[in-house]
Amino acid sequence: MSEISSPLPPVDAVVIGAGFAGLYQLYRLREQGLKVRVFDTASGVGGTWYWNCYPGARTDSPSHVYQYWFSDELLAKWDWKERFPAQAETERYLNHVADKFDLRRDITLSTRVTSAVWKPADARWTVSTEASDGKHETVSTQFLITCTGPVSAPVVPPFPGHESFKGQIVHTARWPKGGIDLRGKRVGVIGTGATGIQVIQTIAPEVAELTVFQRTPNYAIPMRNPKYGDADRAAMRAGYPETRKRVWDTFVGFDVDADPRAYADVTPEERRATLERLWADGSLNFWLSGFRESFFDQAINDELSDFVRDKIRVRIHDPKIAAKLLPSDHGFGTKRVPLENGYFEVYNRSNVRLIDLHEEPITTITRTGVRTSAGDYPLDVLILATGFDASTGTLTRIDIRGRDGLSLKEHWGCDIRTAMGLQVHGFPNLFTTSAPFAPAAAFCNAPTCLQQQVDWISDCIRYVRAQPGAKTVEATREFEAKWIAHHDEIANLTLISKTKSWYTGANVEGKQHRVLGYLGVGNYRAACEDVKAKAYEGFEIA
Ligand code: NA7
Repeated sequence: MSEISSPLPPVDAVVIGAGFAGLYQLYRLREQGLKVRVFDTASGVGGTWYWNCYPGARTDSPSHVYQYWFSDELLAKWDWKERFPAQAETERYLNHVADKFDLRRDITLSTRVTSAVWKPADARWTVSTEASDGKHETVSTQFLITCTGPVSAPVVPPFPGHESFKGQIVHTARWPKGGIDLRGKRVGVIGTGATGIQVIQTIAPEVAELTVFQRTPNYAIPMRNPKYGDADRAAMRAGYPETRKRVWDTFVGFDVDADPRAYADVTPEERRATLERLWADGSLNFWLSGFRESFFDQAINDELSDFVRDKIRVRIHDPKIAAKLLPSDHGFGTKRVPLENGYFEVYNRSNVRLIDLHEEPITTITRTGVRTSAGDYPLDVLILATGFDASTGTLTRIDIRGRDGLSLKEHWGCDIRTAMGLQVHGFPNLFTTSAPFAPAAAFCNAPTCLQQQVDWISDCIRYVRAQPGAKTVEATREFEAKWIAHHDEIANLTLISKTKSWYTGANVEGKQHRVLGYLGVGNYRAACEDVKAKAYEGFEIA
C-alpha cells in the first residue's frame, strides 16, 4: 500500500462527515456555486445512523422534528413510519436525501480525513485522506467544515486482557452492518446509558444469558411509539409550517418548551397532575417541558427524581435488584435521559443478571469472559455500550494544525476553546458543527441545531466570498473568550454542571471537565443572528 499522497483538484470547501450536517452542508454550499468535496470514513452516508446499527437503535426525538426543513417536497413526500424511528428508517431517510438532491457525486466514502494543515502563504487548508484500500490523497481547500457529529468517537475502556478474549467484542457504534447472531449465546453488556438500555431491552428475549455490567444506573422514561398511518402523517404535515417556525426558538430544538409557570405558583396537586400528564406522553417531553427550575434547584430536582424513582421501582419484582437500578448519585435530567421500552422488566427475566460494578469492579477481560473482583462471567459476545468522546473526540482524532502549526488536539488538551462552537481562534477558515459551546454539542435535538449551524456557516462563507479581496475569516481571541465566559455563566447555574457524564466530558479520562453544550437553542440562534446582522462582529475577515 502506497503512503505517497496524490493531489486531487483543489476545491472551495471540504466537508468532513456525510451525516445529517454534512449532507445539508454540501447541499447549501453547492447551491451557492462552491466546489465541494465531502469525505466520510463510512462506506455509506448517514453518519451516526450509518454506524449505530446495533439492535434496538432508534431516535429518542420524534420524527416530526428529527428531519430536514429545507425542502417542502421532501417534507410532503417522506412518510415517517413511527413516532420514534428505528435506525434503519433514519438511515434510509438520509440515503433518500442523498439521492434526491444528487449529493453522492461530491461525496467520497470509505475515506478518513487524517490531517488538515493550514497553509498561510496561499490561505488554504491542505487536507490529507486515507481510503480503506490504503490510498492516500491530498486536497487543497479554502474552507474546511467539520460535520463529524457530537457523539461519534467511540470510547473503548482500556480493560486489561481485552485482546485475549476469544469470543467477539463489539462497541455499539461499530456494530457490523450484517448484524451479529446473538440467539442462544451468552452475552455481556457493559454500559447502561441511552445505548445500553436500547440494546439490553432488545436482545434480552433472544439470548441464552444476558449479563449486564452496570456502573451507574440511569433514569429512563417509557417510550410511547405508535406506528403512523396516513391520517397521522396528514395531521403531522398540517402542523409542519408551525413546527418549522418553532423548533429554532425553544430550549432544546424540539417543538415544546418548559412549563411557563413558576414551581412555587403551582399547588402540589397540580404539579403531580402535570408530571403524570407528561409521563403518560411517553416522550422526552417529561424532561423538557416540565418545570424549568428542576434544572437549577436541587430541592425541586429531588422531588422530580423521587417521582421517577417511584415509577421505576414498582416495575422490578426483586427489591434488591430494584435498589441497584435506582439512580441516587445524580438528579433526574442532569444527564441525557433515555427513553425505554420494557427496559426495567428485563431484570425480572430468569436469563438476565445485573452486576453492580460498584460492588464488584471489572478487573480484567479473560479468554472466556469478564472477571470482576467477585468472580468470572463466561461470555460468547461482549457488547461495549460505553459511549463516546463527545463533541471534541472526532476533531482531536484528526491532526488539525492551524496558524503557526498550532495543533487543535494540543490546544484543546490544555483548555477547550471555541467561538460559539463555530470557529476556533488560530484556525482560519475552519468551521465546526457540534463543537463545544454550541447547543449542537449536547443539548439539542441534533437536526435542528445542525441545520441552524450549517445555515450560519453557509451565510458566513457567502459573505466572506463577497468581500473584495477577502480570503479568510477567523474568530478573534477576544470574542472567543467573551463567548466562553457567557457559556460558562449559564452552564454553571445548572445541576448539569455538577454531574459526571458525557455532557461534562467526565466520561473520558484526562478530558477537561466542563459543560460542553450551550444551554438554550433559541438564545444561541439569536446570538448567531446578531453576529451575522453586525457583519460578523467578533470574526476577523481578512
Ligand atoms: P453514555 O451515555 O456515555 O453511556 C455509557 C455507559 O457506559 C454508561 O453507563 C457508563 O457508566 C458506562 N461505562 C463507560 N465506561 C465504563 C467502564 N470503564 N466501566 C463500566 N462502565 C462504563 O453513552 P451512550 O452510548 O449510552 O449514549 C451516548 C449518547 O448517544 C446518548 O446520550 C444519545 O444522545 C446518543 P457511567 O455512567 O460512566 O458510570
